[in-house]
Amino acid sequence: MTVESTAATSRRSAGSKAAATGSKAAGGTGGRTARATAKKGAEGPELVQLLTPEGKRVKNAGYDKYVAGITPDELRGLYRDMVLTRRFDAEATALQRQGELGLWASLLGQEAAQIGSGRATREDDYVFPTYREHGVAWCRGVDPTNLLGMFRGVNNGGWDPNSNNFQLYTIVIGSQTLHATGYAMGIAKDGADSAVIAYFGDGASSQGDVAESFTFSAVYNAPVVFFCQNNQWAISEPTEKQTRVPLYQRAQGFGFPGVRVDGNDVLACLAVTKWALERARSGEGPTLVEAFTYRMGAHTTSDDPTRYRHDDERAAWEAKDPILRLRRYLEAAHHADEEFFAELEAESEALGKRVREAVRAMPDPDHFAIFENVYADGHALVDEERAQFAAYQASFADAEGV
Ligand SMILES: Cc1ncc(C[n+]2csc(CCOP(=O)(O)OP(=O)(O)O)c2C)c(N)n1
Ligand SMILES: [Mg+2]
Repeated sequence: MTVESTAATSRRSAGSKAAATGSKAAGGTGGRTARATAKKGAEGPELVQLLTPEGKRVKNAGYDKYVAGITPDELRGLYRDMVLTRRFDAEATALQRQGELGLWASLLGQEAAQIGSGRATREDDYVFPTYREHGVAWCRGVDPTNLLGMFRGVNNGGWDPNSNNFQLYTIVIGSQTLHATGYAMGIAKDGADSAVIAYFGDGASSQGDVAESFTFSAVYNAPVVFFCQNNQWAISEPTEKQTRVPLYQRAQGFGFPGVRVDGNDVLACLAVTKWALERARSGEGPTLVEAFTYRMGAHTTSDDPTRYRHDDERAAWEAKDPILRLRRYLEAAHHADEEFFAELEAESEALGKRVREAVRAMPDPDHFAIFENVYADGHALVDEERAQFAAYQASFADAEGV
């Protein structure tokens, strides 16, 4: 369901080609149609869905046109993206367990939200991720092995953001939505017709930074899409602790549209994000997309979700698996055969091997690097902490003269 803006409809002032020609954002129709069919009350808010969990394609008058021309080859491409991303993620989790990474934040279950939205972006668009956007990084062409250095503690990022228009991972919850908004305001002033997409989570929606970025982007009509992956949990806090209304409805109060999409449906995520990016490009301002999905694994490898959630919840979401539903669709439509799946399996294994080898070839982290770059001229308290840490390290039986 889409909440249409009731506030300012003013267009981005200078430069945007689409704004200059006064072209109507194609997606606006999608939004209105979705609103017209919105369900209320006990049935809950309507999800935009194009593929059911059983892999059946369902019609959607508003959003079908955004995937109307998709070819079997492109559908197989989306499937391949999701399978390889899941394989990479599983490898990274295993590498953390083997002591090769300090931490890993798994995207398991969120492949469709990330691949669908990531593939909707254009090369000249700019992406501001959190720390979990491994699938979006994949779509942007960031080599997966580059994502691992920071999690091993050997660098502070691992890639050049401007090479792929994909910012570094951001750990400070919600802050990247402000960076994205500022960037979007800047490219609008430059007259570019590209767009910006900011990723954040359900937990981040409670941050002041996110509210501020909604306000600024709305009043400046900034070309930004806010893509919220509502994976139901912010570490151990459920979404009910973040909001009393469905998250997509927040946009209404700021004066721009919000839409809830089935985050486990890669086609729907592709279509809705394309619509939102087109709105941004044509000068119609921000959109909030809430991708309704589920974090199948732990928050990070340091977390134990069995302490705060029930197995049956996970089981219910397993039945909505994003990869399985596209496979069912591909098979039923005869768009993929056994040979395709077998080749992809081999490609997945090769990716896993490449990732393992790359991580093992990385240097060990310098345990004392954390004390550098805190203050330009040093600080007595940091010196004290460094000395304490050195003593702690030296207390181990196998200490190597630290
Ligand atoms: C400003 C800030 N506060 C707290 C934290 C600690 N923290 C790390 S992840 C997280 C939960 C984020 O949940 P959500 O936004 O739903 O994203 P998800 O991890 O589910 O993808 C918190 C509170 C942080 N990194 N930054
Ligand atoms: Mg979350």
